[in-house]
Amino acid sequence: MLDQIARIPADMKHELAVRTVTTTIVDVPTVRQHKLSQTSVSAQSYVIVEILLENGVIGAGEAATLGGPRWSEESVESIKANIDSYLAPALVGLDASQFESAASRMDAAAKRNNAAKAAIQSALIDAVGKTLDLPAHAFLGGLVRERFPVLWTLASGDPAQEVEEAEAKLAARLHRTFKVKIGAQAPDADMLRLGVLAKALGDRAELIVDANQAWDETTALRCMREMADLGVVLVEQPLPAWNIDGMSRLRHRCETPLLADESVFTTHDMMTVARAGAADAVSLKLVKHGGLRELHKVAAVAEAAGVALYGGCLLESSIGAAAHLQAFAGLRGLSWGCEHFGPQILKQDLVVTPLHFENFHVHLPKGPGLGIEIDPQQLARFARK
Ligand code: MUC
Ligand code: MG
Repeated sequence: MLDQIARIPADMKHELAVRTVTTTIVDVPTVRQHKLSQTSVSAQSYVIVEILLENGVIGAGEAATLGGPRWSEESVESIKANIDSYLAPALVGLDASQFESAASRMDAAAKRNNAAKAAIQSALIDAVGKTLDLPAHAFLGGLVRERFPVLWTLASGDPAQEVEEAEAKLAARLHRTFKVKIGAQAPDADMLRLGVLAKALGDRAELIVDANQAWDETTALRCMREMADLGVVLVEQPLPAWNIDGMSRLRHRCETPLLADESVFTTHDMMTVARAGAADAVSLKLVKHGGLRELHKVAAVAEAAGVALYGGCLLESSIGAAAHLQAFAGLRGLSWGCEHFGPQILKQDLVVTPLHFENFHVHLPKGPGLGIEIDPQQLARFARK
């Protein structure tokens, strides 16, 4: 495969040049309200990026957000504006296979804007992959796995509804690990809610929690002890993203492993967390790291420090989820599996053939590029007017 990439003929270089970069904001309703500490959503908003090459091939990428600029600083409006005004002009005419040059041009054109940059890199890789008839993972070290254990997130806040939802997922053999979003209500109410879930599901399921930065250290310490008694196996981002020292203290006082999410966007953040011994695992997400290649770089720093890998999401459709799976496919250690249930929480996916879920796993789509095709009718239907 690498030979094929190295032998791109000179006359194809022009064919691979970026002609246009198009951005479309879409709002896709979810099957139920999804509540987390910072926000609550009943529709997922994405920017869909389509890159047209001189050879006529179109590559796709997706920038996900969660309830506006609340989960991180980017919103669909800022992503679209910054791509249209700054990132796209920096790329027009560039050979799309020059992924590192594209990343460096984008960094010069705009600081951070990681979700925007990741969507563009996905589209570049998709377009080049479709041109060469190679899957995206061929550009990222190839394939070490083709299916991924996948969890489901419980986030209605209503324990009776959540037990029913988890039972349905278990019965359908879709998910047996559940991530419970906590922090939107008082800690005691969340502990009661977790107690109901732990009792109802027993040893038929594993529970993970994500507090999305909701707590201070004292609250986190108390709740982590209660959650350990309830059998919770992993606690994600209990403290504010900046409180690395606090995460480190918690980690040394509690046995339940800690997962860093909002604390780790860049490779430098990963170094800081690793040096402080502030996490047992890191959640890898395109919207944080700025690209599939950058996701691999964060993973490499984590692996060097002995921090385990968890395949994170931001409720992407099959477009963004496929991009993540293509990147995860080449990671040797992904010991916590992944959470790309996003396509299943949407009332309607945006691709012709949605990702396949079976036997508690999500499957890497086959085919060139990301392995998916946008459904133009659905894109038009959900495009913001
Ligand atoms: C997050 O913080 O992990 C991922 C799954 C989910 O329910 O929320 C997101 C974001
Ligand atoms: Mg999280």
